[in-house]
Amino acid sequence: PGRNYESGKIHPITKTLEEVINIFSSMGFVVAEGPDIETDFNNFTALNIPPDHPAREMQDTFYISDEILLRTHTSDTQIHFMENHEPPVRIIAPGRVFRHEDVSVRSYCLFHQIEGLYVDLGVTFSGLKGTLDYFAQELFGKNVKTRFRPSYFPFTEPSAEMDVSCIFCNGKGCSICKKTGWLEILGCGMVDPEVYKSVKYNPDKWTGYAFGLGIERIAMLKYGVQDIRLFYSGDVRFLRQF
Ligand code: 2NL
Repeated sequence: PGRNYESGKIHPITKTLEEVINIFSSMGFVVAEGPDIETDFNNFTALNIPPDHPAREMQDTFYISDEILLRTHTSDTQIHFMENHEPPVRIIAPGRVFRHEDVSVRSYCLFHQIEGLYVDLGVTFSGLKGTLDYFAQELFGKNVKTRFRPSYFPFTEPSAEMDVSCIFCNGKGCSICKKTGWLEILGCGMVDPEVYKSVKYNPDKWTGYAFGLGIERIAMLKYGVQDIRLFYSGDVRFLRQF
C-alpha cells in the first residue's frame, strides 16, 4: 500500500470570511480590496476622525511613519472606491486590520473585518435594517431575531449596533450572552455627510448606509472558540477540528 498523505483544511477564519462574502454577494454587493498599508488621510481624516481623536493615539495604531500606518479598519478601501467611482456604489471590503492593543482572549493585534457600503438615491435606515436582518438569518438560521441599539461612530449618523438573539440559549439567557439573551455582532449607520465631502460626493444628493463586522468574533460564536489567539497559533490540534 502507498503512503498516506495528510490533506490540508480550510482555516476557520477563511471559511467564515467566505460565508459572509457569499451572503452579501447574493444581495448584489461587489467585493473591493486594497492594501494593508495606508495613509493617515484614508484611514482617519476622510472618515471624519480628526487629528485629536482618541482612536489615533499610538496605543491603538501601528504607525510606520507620521503619515503611513497599518490600517485599523477596511473603511479605507471604501474611501478609495468612492474616490474612483460615482454612485450607485454597493460594495463589501473584506481584509486584515491591525490594532496596537494588549493581546487577550478577546483581542489580538491582527484580525479580519468586513465592511459594507451602499450609496444611492433614497437609501434609508429601514433598508439597512432589512439587509442586516436577512444577513443574520442566512448566517445563524431563520429563527434568529435581531435588535438595533443606538451607538456612535465618527463616520455614521445616526449609528447603531446590531444584536442577534443568543444562538446558544435562543434568547433565554446563558453564560455566553451573560444572561441578556442577546449577542452583539456588528456596528452600522447612515454615512455621515462629512465622509461624502472627503470623497467629493454631493452630500445633499446622495444617501447611504455602512456597516462593519469582525470575522473572528463571528467565527468564535459559530464554532464555540473561547480564545481568539487559537486562530493564530498554528496549532494542528486546533486546526484539525475544522
Ligand atoms: C464595527 C463598526 C462600522 C462603518 C463601520 C463606514 C465606512 C465608510 C463610511 C461610513 Cl466608507 N461608515 N463603516 C460604519 C459603521 C460601523 O464598523 O464595530 N466594526 C467592527
